Amino acid sequence: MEALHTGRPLVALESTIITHGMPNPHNLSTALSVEKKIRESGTIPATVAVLQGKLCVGLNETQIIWLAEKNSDLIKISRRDLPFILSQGYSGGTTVSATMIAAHMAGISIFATGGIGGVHRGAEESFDVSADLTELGRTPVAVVSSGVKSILDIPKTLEYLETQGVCVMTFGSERHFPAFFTRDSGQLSPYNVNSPIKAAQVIDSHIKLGLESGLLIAVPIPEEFTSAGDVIQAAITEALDLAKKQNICGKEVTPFLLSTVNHLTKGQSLEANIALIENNASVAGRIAFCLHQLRQ
Ligand code: PSU
Ligand code: MN
Repeated sequence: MEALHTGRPLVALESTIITHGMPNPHNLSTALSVEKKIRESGTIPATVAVLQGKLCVGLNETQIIWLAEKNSDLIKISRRDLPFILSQGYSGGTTVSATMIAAHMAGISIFATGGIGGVHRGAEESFDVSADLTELGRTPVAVVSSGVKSILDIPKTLEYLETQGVCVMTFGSERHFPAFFTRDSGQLSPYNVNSPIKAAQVIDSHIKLGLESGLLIAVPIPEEFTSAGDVIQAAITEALDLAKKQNICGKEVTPFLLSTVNHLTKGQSLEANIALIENNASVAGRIAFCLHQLRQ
């Protein structure tokens, strides 16, 4: 593993979003702009991926370009995939769960992404619950995301996070739990924090307690990018229907829904997606900066 030892605060970034979450070339431009946002906050980005069987923390630009160009020929790597992929020398993008594991090993406590996986709609039949949620229950890393997409069952996702002991808070002056493309899912987070310092205080307390679970900081999408909300919602309903008809299952479900929604909205969902990830990266960078100062 290539952990960065600079003494400066770090923010981890996942790479399934590059390999399976966005089409080329937007995956590449977003991966690079997200790193830039983190640098602008005075912290260092560490994109995580598996390259030829090596779990890498802190990719260089050539490695990011390679991932973005090979994209879906590569493997989507979650916790369960790591031993096989590492021992057999394969490459791929790490999901939130695998990225949390790598970040924790490298001593990084903050990680930024767009949306995490969650409890899928109809999970009572399919049992499809993302490994991201159990990871949040067992790995002490704070994940900064815009909540979960409404391709998922948001109330059940929040219930599951509670069961797993995950400290969930909305970043902002309200407790509304965001639904990725919209600022309010209709559900409330247990808490809200309205500044990077307050978020850093919660993470600091979590570290001092030695809790082994993670935290979820839910950042609502910036107001100016919420206009396409209704169009996106209709596309989500259609994508869910198509996934059912085509019997999509297992790890293919999320990438299928993401690309179908993008296709149906003619790229409108992608534009909102990029804006919110960049925003999450700068929020995560500011929190990491405050946490670093608190722990000096
Ligand atoms: N949600 C998004 N974009 C993504 C993902 C989820 O809006 O790119 C990716 C993340 O890497 C997440 C993974 O960890 O999908 C979850 O996949 P699954 O639902 O198969 O657990
Ligand atoms: Mn799944």
